[in-house]
Amino acid sequence: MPATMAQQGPLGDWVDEVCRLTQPDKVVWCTGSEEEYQAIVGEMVRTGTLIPLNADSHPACYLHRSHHSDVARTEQSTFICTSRKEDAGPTNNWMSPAEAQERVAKLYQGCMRGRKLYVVPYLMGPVGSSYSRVGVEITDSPYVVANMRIMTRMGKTALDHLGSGADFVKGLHSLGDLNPERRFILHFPEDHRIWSIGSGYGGNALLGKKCHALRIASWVGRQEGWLAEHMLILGLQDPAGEVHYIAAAFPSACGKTNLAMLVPPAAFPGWKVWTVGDDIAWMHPGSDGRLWAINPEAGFFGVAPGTSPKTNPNAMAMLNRGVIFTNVAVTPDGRPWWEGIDEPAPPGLVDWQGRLCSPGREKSAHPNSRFTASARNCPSISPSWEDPKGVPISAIIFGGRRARVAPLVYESFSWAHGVFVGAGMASETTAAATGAVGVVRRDPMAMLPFCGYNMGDYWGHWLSVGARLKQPPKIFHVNWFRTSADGKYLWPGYGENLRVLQWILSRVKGSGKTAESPIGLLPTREALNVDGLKPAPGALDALLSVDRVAWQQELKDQRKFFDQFGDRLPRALAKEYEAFAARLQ
Ligand code: GTP
Ligand code: SPV
Ligand code: MN
Repeated sequence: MPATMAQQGPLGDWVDEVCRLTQPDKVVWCTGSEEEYQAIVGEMVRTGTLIPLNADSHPACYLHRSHHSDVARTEQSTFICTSRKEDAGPTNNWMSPAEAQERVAKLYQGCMRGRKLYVVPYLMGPVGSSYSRVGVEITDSPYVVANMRIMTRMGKTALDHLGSGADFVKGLHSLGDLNPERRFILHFPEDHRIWSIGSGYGGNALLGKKCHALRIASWVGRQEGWLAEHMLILGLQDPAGEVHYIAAAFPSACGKTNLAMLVPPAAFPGWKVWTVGDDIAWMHPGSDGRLWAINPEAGFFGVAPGTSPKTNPNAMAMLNRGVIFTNVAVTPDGRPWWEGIDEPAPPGLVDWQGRLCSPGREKSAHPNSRFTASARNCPSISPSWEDPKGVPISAIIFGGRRARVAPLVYESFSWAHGVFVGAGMASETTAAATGAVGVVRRDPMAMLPFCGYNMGDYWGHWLSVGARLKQPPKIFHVNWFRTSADGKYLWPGYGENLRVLQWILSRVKGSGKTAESPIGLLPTREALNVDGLKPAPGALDALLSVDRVAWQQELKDQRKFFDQFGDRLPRALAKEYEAFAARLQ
């Protein structure tokens, strides 16, 4: 559908309404074309919003420095605005729609004076897929437009999908004055609306991502019988050439992008990991009784620090053209730099705030600095990543960042027990959201900040989806982040995680030796292939053992967490809890 037609339907009416409210100088309907992208980028370069990087080593790559107080998601300013508080549940901030109108609507009055208003239609999901959904983001940030162009299928494609319909998520975004006191990220799941103001950063501002594809989509998925999850999707190919698809939920900055792009160690010839998605999965029960997943996104908004040719060679290979870097450091010759890139910091390095670095001082790149890269440029992108029917999921992995307690890997006894394992997840907080880092918090299914409704109902929905599957994926839990007493990682991680995937695949196929424990089935020492690894003495014992005393403490914490949900806690989960407590005795 041409934009001119869209301008006359329900979309045009909404844009007119927003224009009256926000008073922009100019309205730009984005088509998503390459010329348009170049023009927007060119303008940002002129205004200093983007800094071109070295044109030889990093063609068409730019650095953006965000406001120093706007560098990560802000969960305290994120709200679910359902009419009833109980529907948002105890783990979400809630604001009534009336209060939102009262407190937040006025912040939009005239907020785009002197600015351009961009209308950004976007499609979440592959072109031609019945699972794909349209959203339209209105924004006054050209940085948001440029990122949305990489992260989604933007412009004409989305309008074509929408047709003359009114079935799209309405996202209204403005930078406002960037004051954290006047920063709000509001979700109205009942009428598929998002209001975001006061932040230009990632998950706060690229509304297709966390706001639409998780918070609003999780609500819609519950109504329609599917799951919107904070999960990567990968295809694991064995030496026989067979590919099995795995979805994995880890909290923010806990290893999804890295696992999705894993390169197997040299000792594993014939093994290959294909990337389908690195952050979000929409999963539907198929008519064949299997669970089918699509990646709604078209790019990666990935964590820069820790990314190196050793840890993630696939990511490194896609980071040298057409990338927007946010809050990384830059070398004197215009190359991006961050902690863990595996290159010494050169003299003259400039930090994420544009200051000359003095060695050994603070971090040069912000710990939550990011790259925005097109999925197309990823060397491991799966041939099926845009398959309209999705890919069939054989295993689901939950995981957290836990220095203690959680072993390297275990398998749940059943779907219901797997839902309990997901609901009981906990992880150390990271720089992906503002606030303290390294504090263990409960983060069910890695969805604590992203579930758009009452998490008790969400678990109930997981149980009901499982009941509809004839071949439910097996559910596992992993932890790459166990440390020794002196703080060193016990497990090498990254490519070596293939060893764990290999055991998981053996379990999917019905072989693979297990040792039963109260928390689930662990691999036996023989079943986990550690050939060629030189683990520290005692490391494997620690990684593959279950400390009952520590788990009893865990159980108490889990109890406190579950108790908040009252009668919204599904009975089946309460039963799993009791059974677990009995096993731990
Ligand atoms: P979001 O984009 O915030 O959702 O993060 P993510 O889950 O995709 O995490 P990502 O893969 O970007 O990894 C986050 C950080 O953890 C990076 O600094 C990685 O280098 C590090 N990391 C990832 N995998 C491993 C691993 O297996 N072991 C260790 N020790 N660190 C890892
Ligand atoms: C996360 O925090 O889980 C991210 C980055 O993937 S953001 O887009 O900011 O949410
Ligand atoms: Mn994420």
